[in-house]
Amino acid sequence: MSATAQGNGAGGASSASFDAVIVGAGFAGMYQLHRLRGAGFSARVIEAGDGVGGTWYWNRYPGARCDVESLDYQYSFSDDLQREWDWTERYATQPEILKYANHVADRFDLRRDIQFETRVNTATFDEQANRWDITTSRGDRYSARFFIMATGCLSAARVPDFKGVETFKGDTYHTGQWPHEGVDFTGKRVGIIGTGSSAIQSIPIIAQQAAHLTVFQRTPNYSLPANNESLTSEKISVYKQNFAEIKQTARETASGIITNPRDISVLQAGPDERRTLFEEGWHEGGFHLLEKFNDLVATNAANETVAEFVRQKIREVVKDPQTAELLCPKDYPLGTKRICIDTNYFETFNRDNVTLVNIKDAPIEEITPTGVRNKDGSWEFDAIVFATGFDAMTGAILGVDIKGRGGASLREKWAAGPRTYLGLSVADYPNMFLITGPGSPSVLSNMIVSIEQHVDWITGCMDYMRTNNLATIEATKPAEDAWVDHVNELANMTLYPQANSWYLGANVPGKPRVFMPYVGGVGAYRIKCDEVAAKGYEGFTLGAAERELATV
Ligand code: NA7
Repeated sequence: MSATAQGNGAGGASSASFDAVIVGAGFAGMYQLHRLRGAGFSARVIEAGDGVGGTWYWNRYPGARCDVESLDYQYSFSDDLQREWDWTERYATQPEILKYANHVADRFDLRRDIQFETRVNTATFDEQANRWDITTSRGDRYSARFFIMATGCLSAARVPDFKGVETFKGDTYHTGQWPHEGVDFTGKRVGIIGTGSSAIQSIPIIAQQAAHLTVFQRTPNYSLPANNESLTSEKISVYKQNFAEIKQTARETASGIITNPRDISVLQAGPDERRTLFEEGWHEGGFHLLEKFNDLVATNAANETVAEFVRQKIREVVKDPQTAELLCPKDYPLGTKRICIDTNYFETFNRDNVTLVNIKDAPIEEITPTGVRNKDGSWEFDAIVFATGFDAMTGAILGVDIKGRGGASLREKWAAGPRTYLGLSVADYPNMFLITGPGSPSVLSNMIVSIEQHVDWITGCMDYMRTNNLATIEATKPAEDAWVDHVNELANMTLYPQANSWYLGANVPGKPRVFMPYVGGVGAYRIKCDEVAAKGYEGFTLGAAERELATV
């Protein structure tokens, strides 16, 4: 297949025709481009930033790291790539992951098909031509057979609608849109709003610089120590030698990460056994604590044992009992909001220059020209950091004005919550694919494993369509309805709905409360996607090139 293009290469608007337009040059968009090229399709990636890396391009706040171990958080598609790249730490820093993304872009010569500093504004399906018309912030008009959203799950950064936010005279930052040159907080009075993963990683570093750091907490989080360390050459070498086997096993797990859970209920263990194993998990660091028993996130009774263990740890670390109690999560089970992995988070509250302010019952009423005010008082700052998260999973997709059959607006279709088939496809939006979209395992998994699975499936589907001379593929309404029901049914069997999390859209006022990721696990989900393809794309309608429709 081929591409045609018109326009100038000097930064002016252009028009061009491709087999696929891909939105986003993060790990999903880069791999999708690589696969489509390899399969002989023409593709253009449109990226808002001036570089590749997606999440790791934008989230440059101090202390930013991945909470999946670096050896697990890398592509598996190229043996050469894995052999020539060496991770340095158990948990990679944002700069190291961004360096890896840039290495991949160079190694596979991806940049020549990526258009940077451009946003996709609209995408409209042309039912006559069976193609997508795409317009950009630079005035480009592109036509593509396929429209692929590789926009990431946590990419629409969100500052809450605080009254007076524009009046603040000092500097403001959002963790997800951090200045590339970094920020020096030395000698500054800093306020940080939010205590999610971004805050938990950045607070210990900002506290070392700032004259004073005030942390505004609405909901305390369960956070486990990273026990980060340098990777030894032995560990790297063993991993590299067994790379293919490790990656294959990971693909078949629930989370996309190989774990080693003990097959015993915590409720059957005595207090000494519990304590010993919990201590072991705590010291191993990261998510290992959750492997010590098989039901820690399965029932409320089991969950409470590990939740209380974590609360005890917080009480042991934080010297001021009142602060410690405020930092203890009590209103929701451990794991129902994303668990954080930290280095010295709770310890930081023992510093003289750090204050915790509980805003659960006294919400921020106003950002004033000099700081923050609620009903209990006011605080003056030179800088405010919004660590307030994202319009997760749907924000970036709906940031593009997408119109499908009959001009149907995706924003309207999803007004009561996202509806997809397999998290990959949407009824009435032919030839549009979502990579790690709502309704797929996405954020409940190792994102790179899920990205590779979706990209491979999409590429296989496009190849099948070319071979069979098909013009369109779209999810049927019944298949979509059945999938949405299945996603909800499984989520409702878990503890997840008990927390006000961004998995449910609860952090965005007015957003419909729908559990968005698929809890069935990446292994089972992969089997389902492969079965759908093997059955000639069951649940999809395939349109012949002459526009005859054949329901499969
Ligand atoms: P998160 O996890 O969504 O955290 C956002 C934080 O901001 C969280 O503590 C929120 O409290 C708080 N927040 C949001 N809105 C407000 C308002 N209006 N007032 C006060 N506090 C507010 O985002 P992160 O960037 O930390 O992490 C995102 C993911 O990135 C993370 O899970 C990892 O997967 C990596 P709340 O809990 O909603 O009460």
